[in-house]
Amino acid sequence: MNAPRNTQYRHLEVHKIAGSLGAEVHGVDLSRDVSDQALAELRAALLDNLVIAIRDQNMTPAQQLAFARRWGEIHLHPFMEGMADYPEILAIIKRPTDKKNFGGSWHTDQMFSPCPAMGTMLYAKEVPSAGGDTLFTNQYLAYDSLSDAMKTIARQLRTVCVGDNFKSANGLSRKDRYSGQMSEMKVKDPGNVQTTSVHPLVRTHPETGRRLIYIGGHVQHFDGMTDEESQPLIDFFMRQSIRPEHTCRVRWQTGTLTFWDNRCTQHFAVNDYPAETRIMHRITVCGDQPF
Ligand SMILES: O=C(O)CCC(=O)C(=O)O
Ligand SMILES: [Fe+2]
Repeated sequence: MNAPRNTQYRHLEVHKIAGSLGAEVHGVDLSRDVSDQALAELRAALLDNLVIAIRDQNMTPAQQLAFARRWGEIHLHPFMEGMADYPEILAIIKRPTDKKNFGGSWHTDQMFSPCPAMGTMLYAKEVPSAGGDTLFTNQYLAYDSLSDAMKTIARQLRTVCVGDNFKSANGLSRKDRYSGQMSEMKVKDPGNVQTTSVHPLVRTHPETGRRLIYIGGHVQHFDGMTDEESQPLIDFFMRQSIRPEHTCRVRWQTGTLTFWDNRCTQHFAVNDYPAETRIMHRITVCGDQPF
C-alpha cells in the first residue's frame, strides 16, 4: 500500500486511491455486528472520500442486508428484479456470452426517482482476471471548478430525468435493450412507481452542506427548455464531471464491498472482459428528495 494511512480513524484503516475521491478500507469485518464507533467512522470515510472500497469481506446475502440496514431503509429498483430469496438484493451478472453490461455508461443511480438512492453498495462475488473496474466522479469538483458566472446559470436549471426509453439508449426500452444482451438480468414492470422526476441541477448535499452538479445519463433536458437548447449544456456539464482529475477507478477483488455516495458521484462500469464472468450483489439505501 503506497498511500499513507489516514490517522483520524481508530477502528479502520483508510487509504486514498486517487487525488480527488475514493479510498480503500481495511480492518473491518462486515459479516459481524459492526460497532457503532466503526459505523460512524465508515460514514465519515464515505462523506470524506465519496467512494469506499472495503476489502477482504466474506458475507452471506443476509449479512450484507443486515449491514445495509444500518444505513437506512432499502431502496428497491423499480425496473430490476431482485434475487428470489432476497428481493432487496440485485444480482448483477455478466456472462462470457453477454455483450452488454449493467451500468456501462455515466450515471447516478435512480436519478429518475423523486427520492433517489442515498448510496449503493456492491459486493464482488466473482470478478474477471483483469478488467471489470468501476469508474467514479466527484460531482462537488464538477461544481467547484465552474466560473462564478456559470455557477449562477447552473443554479437556475432543473433536470427532467427519465427511467426508461431514455435518449442515451436511443429510446429503446430496458426490456428491449437487456433481452439477449444481459442474459441473467431480469427487467420488471415498475407498475405505478414514479420513474420520471425533476431535480435541481445544483444540489446541496444533505450531510456535508456542499453544492454539487447532480447529473447523469437519465437526464433528458432542462425543465422548460427544448432538447436542442438543453443538449449543449448537458454535454458541457457531463464533460466537466468526467474530467480525468475528477475521477477515480476501483479495481475489484472477490470480497470487495464498494459503497458510494450516490448523491455526489457518477459511476461507469467498464465493459472490457468479454470472455469472463463478473457477479456482484447490489443493495441501494434510500435517500432524500434533492434540494
Ligand atoms: O457493476 C458495476 O460496477 C456498477 C453497476 C451499476 O451501475 C450499479 O450497480 O448501479
Ligand atoms: Fe449504477
